[in-house]
Amino acid sequence: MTRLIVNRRRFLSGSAALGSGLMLSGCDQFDFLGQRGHPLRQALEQANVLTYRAQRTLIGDAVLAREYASSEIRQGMKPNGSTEPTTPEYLALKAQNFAPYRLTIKGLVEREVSFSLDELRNMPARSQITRHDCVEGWSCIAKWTGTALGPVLDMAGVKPEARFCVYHCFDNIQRTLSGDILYYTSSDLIDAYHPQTLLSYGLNDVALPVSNGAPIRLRIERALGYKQPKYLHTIELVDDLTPFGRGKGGYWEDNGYDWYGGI
Ligand SMILES: Nc1nc2c(c(=O)[nH]1)N[C@H]1C(S)=C(S)[C@@H](COP(=O)(O)O)O[C@H]1N2
Ligand SMILES: [Mo]
Repeated sequence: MTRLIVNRRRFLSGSAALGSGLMLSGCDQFDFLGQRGHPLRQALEQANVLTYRAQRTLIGDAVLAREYASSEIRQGMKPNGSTEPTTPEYLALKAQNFAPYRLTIKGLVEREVSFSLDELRNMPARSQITRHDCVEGWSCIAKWTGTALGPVLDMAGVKPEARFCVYHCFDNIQRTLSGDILYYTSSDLIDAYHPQTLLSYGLNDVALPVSNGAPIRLRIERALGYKQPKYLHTIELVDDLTPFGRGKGGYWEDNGYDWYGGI
């Protein structure tokens, strides 16, 4: 078992190197990744599916991500990706210190619900000190405070046919001639209901800063950095990821990153 996990880590560091090489060439070079039918790409995508199944089988549903001691927080949480969203909707909320903010749960649910920041902050809270690993090759240990996503989903009543949560964010991660692309990602329901999956509003004992995703950013602790959506406004329960973006379940996933992104 250990051997398999170690191999998976080696595989990940290999793909991290690939990821940063692509980053250097700039976002507009992503067309380079556009050959969807390329046999190599198909083979790798199949490998990702196998990795997902193998990892789910090996670690099961209930394994917790490692938690650290306060003394292991050695630096602030490095902001990455969008750090200052400029959509009018976000700027308006920020100007009012997020008082009118609501998180909406919709899609394949019994009832659409939404919660203000105050309501979320008054739900049962949990803090956890965990390590964030970005595919670009850096990590940060930080303390996240928030409320578990599972019970919030239960308030909406997830329908039996729902298979995934799509996490919709406020920030325009990329500007194109046809308009802004807004950040999104997704997870299965196992990760959504994992006890360490938090709607977090606190970072290292202060209110979550704008640069790290204020007012709410999701933590999925067993996944890579790009599966930690900042500036979250809507969670949509779905049975199919193909209608969103370019169909791969997230902004970075649409640009070639593994959908599961497990660590
Ligand atoms: N909405 C949104 N979420 C996002 C991103 C982003 O650009 N926009 N970047 C992702 C990536 S690649 C990383 S490594 C982390 C960075 O989180 P941080 O700024 O708190 O370090 O957020 C992830 N979630
Ligand atoms: Mo990242």
